[in-house]
Amino acid sequence: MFDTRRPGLIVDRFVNAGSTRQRFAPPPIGTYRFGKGTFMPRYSYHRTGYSRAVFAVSLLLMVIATVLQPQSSLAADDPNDCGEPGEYGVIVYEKPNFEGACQSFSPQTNVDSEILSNNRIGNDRVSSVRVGSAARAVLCEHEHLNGVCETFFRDIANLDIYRIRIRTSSLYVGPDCRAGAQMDLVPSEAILFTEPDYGGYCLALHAGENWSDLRASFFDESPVFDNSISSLRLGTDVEVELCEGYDYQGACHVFDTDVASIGSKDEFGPEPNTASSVIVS
Ligand SMILES: [Ca+2]
Ligand SMILES: [Ca+2]
Repeated sequence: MFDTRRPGLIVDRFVNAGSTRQRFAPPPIGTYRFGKGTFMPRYSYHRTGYSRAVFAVSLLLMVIATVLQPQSSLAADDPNDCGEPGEYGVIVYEKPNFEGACQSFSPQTNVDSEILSNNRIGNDRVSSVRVGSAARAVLCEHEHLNGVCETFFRDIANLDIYRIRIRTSSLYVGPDCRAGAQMDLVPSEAILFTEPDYGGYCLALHAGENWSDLRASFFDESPVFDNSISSLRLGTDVEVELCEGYDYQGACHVFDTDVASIGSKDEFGPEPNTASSVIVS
């Protein structure tokens, strides 16, 4: 079983590690290499009559190209510039650190994004994702939200260190945990809340994603989920087993439907708010 201590809610420190990867330094601006080891200032080479003619023809061609270019293919359609995700939107990028080709998605495009190979971004090409302040992004390994899925509430600069890696074939855009009972879950998604009635902090997990110790808090913001899971919502294809001890020890109880308040010991096994580990299947 896959064991993870990374709740989707929080940006963990691996994200920062991924974004500081070494990159090649570009050549200094204004210099360019011509011929064997010779550096010359860019654009200031000696102009012969021949180069003047080339320059004039180039300028003429540029003017003609600009005049003939249809308005719709200007900056608005730049495949490498998707702007901001907006409050409820999501932008996916071909390269880490929000670079390369990109595509914007929203709750209105969830039908289109069930098969990413039919989209501009393409299949198995999403390497980083930006998530709007009130949105969540569910990325799945296979088309139609099947296979390994993972939920993100924050920008992720490098997905290769996450469970989904660079395998996204479908995605879903929905509201974040503040929507509580109104959240529209994908089939494999389970959301655990720290307050009754789907309130407080939330932890989004998917089938196969288990958490052996809810004390783990290696996050920038450290809501403690240990002994505080008080309500939960489940997608149609998922079950959650809460255990009162760490490493799935002690009394455990399986939930297969939404629970607005994890109540009495008689009803649910562990006493209220005692869960310390969780299995999602
Ligand atoms: Ca895939
Ligand atoms: Ca406990």
